Amino acid sequence: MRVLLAEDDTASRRIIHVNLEQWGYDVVDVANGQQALNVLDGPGAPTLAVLDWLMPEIDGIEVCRRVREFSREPYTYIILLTSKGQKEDIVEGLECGADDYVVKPFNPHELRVRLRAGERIVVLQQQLIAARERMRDLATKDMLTGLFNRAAILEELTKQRSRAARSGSPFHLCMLDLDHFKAVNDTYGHGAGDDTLKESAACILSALRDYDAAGRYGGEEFLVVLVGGDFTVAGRVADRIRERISALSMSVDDRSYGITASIGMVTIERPPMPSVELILKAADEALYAAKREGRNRTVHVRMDELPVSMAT
Ligand code: GH3
Ligand code: MG
Ligand code: MG
Ligand code: MG
Repeated sequence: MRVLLAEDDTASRRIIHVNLEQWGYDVVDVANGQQALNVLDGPGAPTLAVLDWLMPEIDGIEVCRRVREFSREPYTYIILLTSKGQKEDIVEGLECGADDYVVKPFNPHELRVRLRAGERIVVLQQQLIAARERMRDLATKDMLTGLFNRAAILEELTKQRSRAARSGSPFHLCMLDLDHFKAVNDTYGHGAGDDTLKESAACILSALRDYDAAGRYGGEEFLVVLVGGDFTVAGRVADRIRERISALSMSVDDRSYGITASIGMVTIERPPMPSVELILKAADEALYAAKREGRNRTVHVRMDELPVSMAT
């Protein structure tokens, strides 16, 4: 485990550094409070820190206070090294956010066991974070495709719509439905149907940027939320998705087959921003039109140009 050591006295820093390494820690050492803050606020920051209390300019106490202000995750467990052994000093140190303290001149064995106690807390928090992330995945992901599930993509749609309404950015929604998908199940089996869903989802994801969102809306229906970019740019994303799906070559035993998708897409470039319900309804109507017009195509409409009664 990585430990940050901040100590302005060169001789003490060297001794503690050697001790920490002997106990198996990977040590980053610095000579003042500002450097300590830079490390603790940086990427991959150590989760354990041993800070000398008295250092020039920014002291250990101030480092504690500021680290607690960023309230980053994972937690930084801080041990203060102090020659101030008075009760009120220790109370002040703990009040500023230190987790523990060791009085100088320190007994190496004591520092070691206090670090071990800190390590237990850090590991426990890492396990809790991992468990929470697993729960979040279970609650928001569609198990088959790995995309957002229905509830989560609807939440994303609601959130992104509000954001676009506030910022005035263009907003786009694609509703995609695989064509004649029932025939895939009927001809090649349900397992092949599932594989087709997974591959189609991968095509959707591969065509998106990091800040776009895609989810499984129903059996073989997907929603894609796009923010920013004009009508033409967003339309190209839909085309890319459709082209990639139609280029898939699926196979079962020795038989191969392909699949296509129809997309209903709506774009809102100017206010007022319609409600989520109206956006979904317009996308659904556009999808229905794409199916009616022969499938394997996108019907893309500007919602700004719909009658005012639909856009309020
Ligand atoms: P269209 O081109 O009009 O969309 O025709 P379609 O056959 O795709 O549409 P339909 O709604 O008739 O069929 C959808 C099928 O999707 C029916 C259902 O069994 C299948 N399906 C829904 N969810 C899953 C799933 O999780 N796995 C598999 N393998 N099939 C699914
Ligand atoms: Mg000092
Ligand atoms: Mg279908
Ligand atoms: Mg369908």
